Amino acid sequence: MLDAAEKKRLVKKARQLRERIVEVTFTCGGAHIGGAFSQHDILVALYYKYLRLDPAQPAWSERDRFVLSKGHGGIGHAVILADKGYYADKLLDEFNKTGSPFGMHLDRLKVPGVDASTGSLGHGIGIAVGMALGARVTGKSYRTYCLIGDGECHEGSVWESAMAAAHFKLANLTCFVDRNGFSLDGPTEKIMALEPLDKKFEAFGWRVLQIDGHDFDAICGAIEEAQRERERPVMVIAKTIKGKGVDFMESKTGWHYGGLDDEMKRKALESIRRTYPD
Ligand SMILES: Cc1ncc(C[n+]2csc(CCOP(=O)(O)OP(=O)(O)O)c2C)c(N)n1
Repeated sequence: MLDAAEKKRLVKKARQLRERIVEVTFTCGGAHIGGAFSQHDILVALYYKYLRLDPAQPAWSERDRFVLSKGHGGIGHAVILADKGYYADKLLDEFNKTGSPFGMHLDRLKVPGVDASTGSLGHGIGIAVGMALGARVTGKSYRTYCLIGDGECHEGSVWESAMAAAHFKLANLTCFVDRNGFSLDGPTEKIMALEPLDKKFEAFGWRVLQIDGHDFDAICGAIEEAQRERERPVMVIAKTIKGKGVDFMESKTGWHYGGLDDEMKRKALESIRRTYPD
């Protein structure tokens, strides 16, 4: 259990950055906002409590690695990296505009702090497996964290990577599934059923934890449990809500991607402030 002050700090940070996601979505004209909100609390826990990083040295070889395998959530990652000091937040006013270093999917060669260029679903987890194996081969102590979408689990390469991670006993790898129940155009279970997802990853040789992906006690507890694991990679299936925090977006297929006008922006910010009061 987190102490009350620590929990308050994380909730406040998550709220402040949710608001920033709304603002950047407004300025850039449209983004994958639903999935940015479902993944958000996991990223906040990682970046504000666990990842060993130095924003002044993005290429520090001992840094922990983080791969956002569902690269369309890049807007959520970008606001966090700005807040951590990797670059000026002002740069996000140009997010996804012509000539900006920030595309919808973040490019590791253009955006400091990004460890892998992702966006083509199914690839990031394989890159994370390589990073985790790389730590072992080079004798480094960094840990690798990865976040995949549940819709992304429809990609065969996720399962090839899962097989490899277990084969190599990559206990230094922790992966989250952002289990919001939706892919781009509908519920995952209608498009192609994933359940029982926990049993599938277990059968592939992973240790599986199941949590509420918006509860900081649960997220932090799972990360610490994964850090204690010595034999297997850990898959944290995090039950989340697509669009979490904005009432009119929550669990609505249409909010996989969207833009905001003035009125929608106002309502979105209001909803976030109502959901996460001071
Ligand atoms: C290889 C590949 N196929 C299709 C797409 C288009 N696409 C973008 S997001 C998305 C849905 C992914 O669903 P999920 O991983 O659950 O994302 P979330 O709901 O968390 O946003 C799809 C199919 C893609 N980016 N890459």
